[in-house]
Parts: sequence; C-alpha cells; structure tokens
Amino acid sequence: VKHQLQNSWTLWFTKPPSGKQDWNELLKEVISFNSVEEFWGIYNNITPASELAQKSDYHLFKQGVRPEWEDPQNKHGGRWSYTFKGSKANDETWLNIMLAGIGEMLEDEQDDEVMGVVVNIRKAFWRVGLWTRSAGQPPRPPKGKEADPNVDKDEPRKRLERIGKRFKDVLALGPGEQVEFSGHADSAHSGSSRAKAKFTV
Ligand code: M7G
Repeated sequence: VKHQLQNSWTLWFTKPPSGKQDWNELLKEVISFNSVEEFWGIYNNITPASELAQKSDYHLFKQGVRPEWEDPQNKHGGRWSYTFKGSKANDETWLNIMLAGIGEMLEDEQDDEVMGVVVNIRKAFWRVGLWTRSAGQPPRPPKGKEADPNVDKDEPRKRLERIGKRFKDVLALGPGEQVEFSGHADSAHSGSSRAKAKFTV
C-alpha cells in the first residue's frame, strides 16, 4: 500500500563549485516522488545533510517548480529563513522540515504559498529556508480605481506570517529567536540571499 502525498515533490542538489562554475551548472535535479514510502526510500539512500561538503544545498520543491528565483512561480515570491550557527542544526532538523513540507503542515490548503524548502550547508552554519509564492505585497487596485477599503491590505503579509510561525515551530526555536522573510527580487538584485529581512516572526 502506498500513502499518496497531496503533491508530487522533486529533490534537487546544488554541488559545491570546483573552480569557476555558475549556479546553473551546479544545480541538479535528483528525483521526484509522490508517496510517503518513496520519500523514506530516497531519504534512507541519499547522503545525509551532515555529511555534505560545504557549499552544498538540498532543495525539496513541488514538482514543476525549479528552486530558483527566476522560476515563474518563484519570481514574485520570497522565503522565510533561519541560520543555525555552530552545531545546533542536525539531520533531524532538515528531516522535520521536509516532513512538514510533504505532509502539508506548513500552510492551510487555501494559502497555496509553499513552493519548497531548502538547506544550505556552509562553512560555519546551516541555513534553512521555506520559499513562498508571494512576498507579502498589498493587493494593487485595478488601474484607475481606488483601493477597496474593505480589503485588508495587510492580509498578504499576515498570510506569510502564519506560515513563518509554523516554520518556526517545526524548527523548535526558542521564543527569543526569529525567522526572517525576504523577497527574492531583493536577493536577485543583491546577488546573494543575504538580502535585508523585510519582516520577522
Ligand atoms: P546562496 O546559496 O543563497 O547564499 O547564494 P550564500 O551566499 O550563503 O552561499 C549563493 C549564490 O548562488 C548567489 O550569490 C547566486 O550567485 C547563486 N544563487 C543562489 N540562488 C538561490 C540562486 C537562484 O535562485 N538563481 C540564480 N541565478 N542564482 C542563485
């Protein structure tokens, strides 16, 4: 018996660069799956995050979405992120994030925001991320019209904050810790994901 997931997911891997290679040469599609059993089969047979070389990434995204700012489904979006310094992150952290993703625990169904989750293995830290379809901008009124006073212009941001809180719960962060959100447009512009945080929860 297979326990079907609500969505199909694709695992991607970013290889550490050897010499001068650009992002596109380093990003590799690994495998797609749509059941709980396939997930465990894959998880038990790939290199654990803790054994990856520095500058590697795992990306687990809904099938059909490339884990890149440029993807049409990401380009208006952003991500929640948290940086674990030292040894506080471990394979269980990343496993819990993936399980929350494929188990659809990071959002309510109608939110339709979650694109995927990421772990960046770096020299002195692990950074984990949750990518969303939107970046919290207030809705734009139709051309030539005034903004509708009955529309809560903060709702797009509140929707992302609800997701950020769930992400924070999965990471089991203490009350003094924060996850931060930034839009991909800013990341792409600054050429690094260390763009200024737009908001935090
Ligand atoms: P990072 O891995 O997000 O952060 O980005 P880091 O600075 O801690 O390593 C590292 C670099 O990878 C960026 O400066 C970009 O050159 C490239 N890169 C990362 N992402 C997520 C993308 C992407 O979505 N599209 C493109 N074109 N390059 C990216």
